[in-house]
Amino acid sequence: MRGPLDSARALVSAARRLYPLDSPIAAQLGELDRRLEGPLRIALVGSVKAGKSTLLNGLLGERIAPTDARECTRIVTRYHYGATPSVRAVLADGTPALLPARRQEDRLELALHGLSPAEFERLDVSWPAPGVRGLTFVDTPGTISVTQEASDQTDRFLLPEEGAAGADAVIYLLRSLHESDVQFLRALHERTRHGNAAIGAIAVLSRADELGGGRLTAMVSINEAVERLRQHSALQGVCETIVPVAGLLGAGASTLRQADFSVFRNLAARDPEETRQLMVSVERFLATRDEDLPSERVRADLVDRFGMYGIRLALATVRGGIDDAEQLSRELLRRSGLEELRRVVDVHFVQRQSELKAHSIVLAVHRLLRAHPVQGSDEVVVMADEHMAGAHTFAETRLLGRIAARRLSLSPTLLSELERLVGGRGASPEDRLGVERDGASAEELVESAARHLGRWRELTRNPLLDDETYRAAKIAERSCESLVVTLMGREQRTAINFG
Ligand SMILES: Nc1nc2c(ncn2[C@@H]2O[C@H](COP(=O)(O)OP(=O)(O)OP(=O)(O)O)[C@@H](O)[C@H]2O)c(=O)[nH]1
Ligand SMILES: [Mg+2]
Repeated sequence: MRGPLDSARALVSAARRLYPLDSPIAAQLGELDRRLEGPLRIALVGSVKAGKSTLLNGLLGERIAPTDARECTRIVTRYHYGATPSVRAVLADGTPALLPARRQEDRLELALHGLSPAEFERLDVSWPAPGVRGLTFVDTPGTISVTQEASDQTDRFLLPEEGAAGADAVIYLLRSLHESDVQFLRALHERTRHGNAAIGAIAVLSRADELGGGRLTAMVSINEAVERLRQHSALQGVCETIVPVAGLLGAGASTLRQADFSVFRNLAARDPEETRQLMVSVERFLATRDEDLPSERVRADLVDRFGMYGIRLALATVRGGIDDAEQLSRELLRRSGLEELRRVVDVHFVQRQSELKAHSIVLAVHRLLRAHPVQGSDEVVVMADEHMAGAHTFAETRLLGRIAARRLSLSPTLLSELERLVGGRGASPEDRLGVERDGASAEELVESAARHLGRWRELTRNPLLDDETYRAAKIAERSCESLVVTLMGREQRTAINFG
């Protein structure tokens, strides 16, 4: 069966045959063709200081992206995996340049050599961080930036006049829902939508610890806030789901070392009331003079890397009985929401990367042909329309968001089955049917898929279903149909191999 990337490749080839080899359009099509072979691009987007670069460092597992007021935060920066660190720049006039990559302790220091951020189109950082393997992450300047220039950079990168969107998927960070966030998400959706498909988009309620004032009970307020956002009509249809993340804690947890654990353990062993007083504010934590406390530099580093909420949580966790760095790191990662975000990124983006990449490229080809029509281009435009109309996976990811928002009236058992069938626990046929890899024969898998298909088809005939649940059941029916087709293909191949 032909996959979405094959179909996109065929479309680009058909388009390339229409234009002279030395034309600018042919060059753009060549660029689109190369992008199909490259990694999936995921951009972190949101207003100024939403916590994008900090969250990116958490996802990468290293402190590479500059945070806070440094001038590099105003340049679109792509992070790729590379065996040796390097930083390449593309200047605003298109000239390439190599910048020195200096590693400072555990972070990357970027120097712009006297140029202003506005003189750069983008930076490309290669770094041997395991978190970027097979993916490109893009850090972007705030969308409602203090400088209009930086904000324009993000717009130009994500939604260029010509060519493909700079990313195939977006993690949009919000601290609370502002009109500007809704407008941005809507514009992104509208301008990348075609047929069933649009750019991948998930929202993150970021700096989540601050919602609960940094208290240990913050999770209650955070869960309520997420629930409200999930039900918010303005976000419906423009992002697939929303998750809360305390990015600073996540980034701290993913870079937590044995030395940090020892400091936390010593602090946790002190008198709890004294420590509580010490932790009342950052100022008091840093300014208190006491020989038994870690040095001021060490305390400042903890605040910088974990935040006060992270330190409080680490102390409570150590007091609760955790006694090594790895366990503490794991527990903090879980509590930060970063682990859940990684799962959601995997299900919504990584496992659907072929569809997302193909969508960006097919949409760009479609626009290019419409803007520069030549003889024969109409037929290729129709091919592109057909490609985008058939993209069922986009309906599935939107449905996952509706399941998470509890908008369907189905029993918990059926909801759980639905989530699994449409790819919420993994996109492979085995994941969807809930069987172990190699745990069932091809024939048994086909039978299981057919049984599910029968059940969901029957459900769509139930006249009592509300509209939303009916649409969900139709999507499940379609997912089961394509499972049956895929598995029958596999069964035939197995029969040929062994027959
Ligand atoms: N308490 C808390 N602070 C955070 C969190 N994430 C980021 N911050 C702080 O917020 C400030 C801005 O974080 P950045 O990661 O630079 O935000 P950004 O969105 O990349 O900012 P710009 O690129 O300048 O738009 C820094 O001081 C971070 O330490 C978080 O989860 N909790
Ligand atoms: Mg930033």
